[in-house]
Amino acid sequence: MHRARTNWPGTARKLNRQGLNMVEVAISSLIVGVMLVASLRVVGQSFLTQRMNADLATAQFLAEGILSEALQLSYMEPGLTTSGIARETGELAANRTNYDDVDDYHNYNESPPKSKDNVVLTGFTGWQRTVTVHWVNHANLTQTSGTDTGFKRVTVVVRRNGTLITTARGFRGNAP
Ligand SMILES: [Ca+2]
Ligand SMILES: [Ca+2]
Repeated sequence: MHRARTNWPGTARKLNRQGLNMVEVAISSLIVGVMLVASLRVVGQSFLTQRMNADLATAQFLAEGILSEALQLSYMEPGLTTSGIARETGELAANRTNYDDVDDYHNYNESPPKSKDNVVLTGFTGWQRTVTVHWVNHANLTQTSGTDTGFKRVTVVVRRNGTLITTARGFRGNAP
């Protein structure tokens, strides 16, 4: 008995098409997923870069503020012709209100930053400024000296939450 074979034109094509659709969907999903991950990375990197730039600008502002404040003072304690790198009597480690020469800032450390009249600056929680002062060689400003060279280097280090953000340096010569 011959059984009539029925051909369903289009059925195989339809099945192929459905299979293809599933493959297409899977590939599309994969592409979208990859693009999404890439986009999130770009956005994340962008936020990180913005945050780093903002931190650097803040750190430079804080560093330059105290650096210019120190450099405008006299080379050594007014009235003296020789002195070490140190604070004089009555000048306190944690309060620079009456600092009157550049090396009074040596080993000054504060967090959060304060103004010269010892008022905490608002909006700088977690920030820290540290200052050191050294005599340096005229010919080589990176070379420190144990004796008075007539040239002092002031270094300000600014950190945020313990992380170094910037370092600024300035120089004060023994001239009126
Ligand atoms: Ca002094
Ligand atoms: Ca001093």
